[in-house]
Amino acid sequence: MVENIGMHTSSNIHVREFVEKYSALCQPDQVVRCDGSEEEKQRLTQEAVTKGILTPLNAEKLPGCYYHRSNPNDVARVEQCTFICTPGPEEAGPTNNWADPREMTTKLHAMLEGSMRGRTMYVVPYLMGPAGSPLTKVGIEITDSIYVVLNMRIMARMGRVALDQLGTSDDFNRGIHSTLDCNPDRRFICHFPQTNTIISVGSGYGGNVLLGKKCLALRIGSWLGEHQGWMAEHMLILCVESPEGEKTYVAAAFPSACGKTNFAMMIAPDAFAGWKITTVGDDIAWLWPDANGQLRAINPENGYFGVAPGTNFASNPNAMRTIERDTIYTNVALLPDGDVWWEGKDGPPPANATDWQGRPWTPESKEKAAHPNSRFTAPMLNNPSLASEAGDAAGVPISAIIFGGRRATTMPLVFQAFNWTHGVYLGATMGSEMTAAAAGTVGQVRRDPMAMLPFCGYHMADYFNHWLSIRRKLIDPPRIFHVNWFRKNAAGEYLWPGFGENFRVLKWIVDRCRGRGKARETQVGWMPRYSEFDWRGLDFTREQWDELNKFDRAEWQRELLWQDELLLKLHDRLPKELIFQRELLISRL
Ligand code: SAT
Ligand code: MN
Repeated sequence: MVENIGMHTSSNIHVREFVEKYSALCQPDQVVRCDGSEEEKQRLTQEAVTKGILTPLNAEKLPGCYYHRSNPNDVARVEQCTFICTPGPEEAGPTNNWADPREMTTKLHAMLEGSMRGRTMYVVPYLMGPAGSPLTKVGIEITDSIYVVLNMRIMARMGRVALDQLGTSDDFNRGIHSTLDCNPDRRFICHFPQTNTIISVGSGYGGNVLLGKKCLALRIGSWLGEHQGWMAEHMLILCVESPEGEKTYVAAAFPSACGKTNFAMMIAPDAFAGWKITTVGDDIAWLWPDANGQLRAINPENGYFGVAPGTNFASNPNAMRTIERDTIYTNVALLPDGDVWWEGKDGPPPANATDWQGRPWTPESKEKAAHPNSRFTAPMLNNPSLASEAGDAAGVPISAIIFGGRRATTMPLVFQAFNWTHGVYLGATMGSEMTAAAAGTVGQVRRDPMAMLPFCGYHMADYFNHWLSIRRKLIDPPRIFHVNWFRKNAAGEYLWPGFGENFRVLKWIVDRCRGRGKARETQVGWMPRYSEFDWRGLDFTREQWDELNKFDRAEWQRELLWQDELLLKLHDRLPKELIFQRELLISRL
């Protein structure tokens, strides 16, 4: 007999049918319908603590914060287990894993059958986007993980607010998640764009299971965007405010674990008194051309799921303040006094800690104390630099789009595309070294178009076409830029200080958008001269600048060949504009 807990056995008949269907299949001991209330949060948190899923942290240092360890086999997104289930493989395209929707559903339903016996099924209604925004979407996630519920509560607008927006409509994303036995061989993250459904089994971690985030807001979102005339992008959104109060909004796409959160929360160097950067979002942007031909953007999320290692008061003071309270820490190291630690946190390493796998750790230990992809989940409202516009249903007007990857060679600090089409080419051919955010070979350069390789829910060449078609709806399109903070010298040292100093790049970008900044035309795009950068308060020599921005013909030739690997895969649907851009680049080189 299934017991029902929660205020509303929802009045929406479609939600009710969806929940009944999956409770009949999964056979949980009880169904808990979440309302997003404070009382519910207390109750579920207490239950998670009792079950050992969460550990309370030091209440003085980290009020309201909890600690979680995932299964050691389950610490990142898994691209090889992620599928786009469209009627035919050509819709998913060569960069996605494809499976037949009917066969996959049958297989997943067989795994889900009875999977929640002895467990609770939680029903989590949530909104991606501020209530009332034209792009905001409703999702209902069914999950057997209390950790997922508590994370979703931070990452999305959860509970009543979503059911209120839904009303009697059938238009919501159906998300089904069961941890099963957390076995990598039975781990599947499957997207069914035609029925707006996501089924995720066998994992309990981050992007695999917080279904509003990568699955809905990016994979299903990008598919919906193509059909409805908007774009779902793996981008931060920030606002640069000048001392005179001029506000410029910038969106930037960097792959996972390449510094989006740091860039979105940046603080200008002391010498730039009066300049302010505020955060609209740190990971996902939904963009649309408005009725006046202006590209606007909202952040569909409500929290930050950021990488802990490397976060400190020098690299990202705003993040450090954001995660001081009401934060869930996953796979970091635990200190004897109930504080947390990770590699790259301020101060010396602790004398003793418990590592992310629960083993004793000392500075002599060979392995890392925190997993390289350990994370914090923190409410957006904690961010001292949160933009006042972050919750605006109307979004913000975007003046610049930045693409960037992690590149030890070839790519200069910053350059500007000649126009929108060239900018789309820059995004489409972007490369980046792989990071710990996904299972794979860390450090290897791969093509990651628009930082969307793992997140584009349809054929990548159609996605490029969609980008080009958006241009036709824009009167004054955003300027497009390419950046690289990660270039190294022969000794393997970074050539650029990065972090807050990236403000100098941002300021040049804003000046370019405002028709103020100067640049010179190069083979690859518009580049700033040394003298055109604002160096106040930083000792960075012309020689350093030249090395940082060196153009190496042989490296660029190799770059072109690498780009071809991806372009050839997509060739039969590749927009001719991109082929022409490639030809133009070759002739300039
Ligand atoms: O695990 S997540 O996919 O949410 C984080 C990321 O890889 O960007
Ligand atoms: Mn991301």
